[in-house]
Amino acid sequence: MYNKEFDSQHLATFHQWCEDACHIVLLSHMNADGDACGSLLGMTLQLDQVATKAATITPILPNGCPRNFLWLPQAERILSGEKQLALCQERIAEADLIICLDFNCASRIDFLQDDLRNAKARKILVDHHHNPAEQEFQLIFSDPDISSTSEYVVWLTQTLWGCKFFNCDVARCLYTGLRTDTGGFAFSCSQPSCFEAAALLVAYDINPADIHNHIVNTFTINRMRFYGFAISQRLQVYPTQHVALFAFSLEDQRRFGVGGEDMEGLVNYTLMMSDIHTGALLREEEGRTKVSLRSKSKDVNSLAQQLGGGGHTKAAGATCMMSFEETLLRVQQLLGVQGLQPIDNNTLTA
Ligand SMILES: [Mn+2]
Repeated sequence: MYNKEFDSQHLATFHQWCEDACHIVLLSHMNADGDACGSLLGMTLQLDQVATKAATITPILPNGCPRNFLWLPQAERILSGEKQLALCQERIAEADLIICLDFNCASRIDFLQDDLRNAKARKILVDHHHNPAEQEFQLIFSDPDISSTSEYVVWLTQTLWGCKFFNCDVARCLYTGLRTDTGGFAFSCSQPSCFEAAALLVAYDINPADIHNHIVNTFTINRMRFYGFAISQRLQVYPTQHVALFAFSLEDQRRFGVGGEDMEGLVNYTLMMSDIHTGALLREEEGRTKVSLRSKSKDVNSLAQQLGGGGHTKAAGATCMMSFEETLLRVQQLLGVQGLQPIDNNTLTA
């Protein structure tokens, strides 16, 4: 069981606001991952049953549901801010309740942030990132110690409504978020509640092996070849400093026809080396560079903050409005490997 108590006043307010609402919008962050999509849909599908008099219940993602999560139940309902901007802005403006999931401040929804800030709706945050922007929401449910927003939705909605609105579809969505944010129950899962939530969801006949296939066994041949290239040609390893990093120019990405979605998870490969404690991945975009940071122990959230980003202690990221070369130097500096020579890619060490 979840061992922290929800504030009873907050619960009562959440309950009441859902009952009062006629137009509900659910939002999650730009470049949605499994937890964003899973918690968004897991909450949407429960609200369908709770808010029976609500005229509209609209899940929105700034740049839509990523291809690799389109198999989730009712993923086709998610509106894309990029592709349906006017409709999304209209729904956000007319909403009387907005539930924000898996992000801690409006800037995480990118070009929709002002629409959220200016919306007249009541705003609820349900999240597990550090430092929620308190002035941007009227009601905040936040626990940075919990595995995932999806796990948080399990406990929160169970407390609100019993398990009355759980079913196979809801459970598949929430299990997917829980599973992806813990790397398949590998990290951020040191509390029993994470496995208890999983056990509760598995009881709804969700077929975990099928979900695993949808999440993990999805590579195209191009992506597979790109990974080979990445590891053999673009991995900088600094064993003395226990640091490894990948850096991909636009040219590298064009050559293999890959983009950000294809690199999801690649940064974790740095930590597969036993001596590496901290890993990074840099990916050039037009006019900016994306940085992902991972660690086995060190706090990379504070490093990401120095780049204008943030995240979790062991997994964080930033978008740097600097050239690829400048960002690489800055990241090398933060990781303490600036000016050092990485191991030669063609050298095998014993
Ligand atoms: Mn999350």
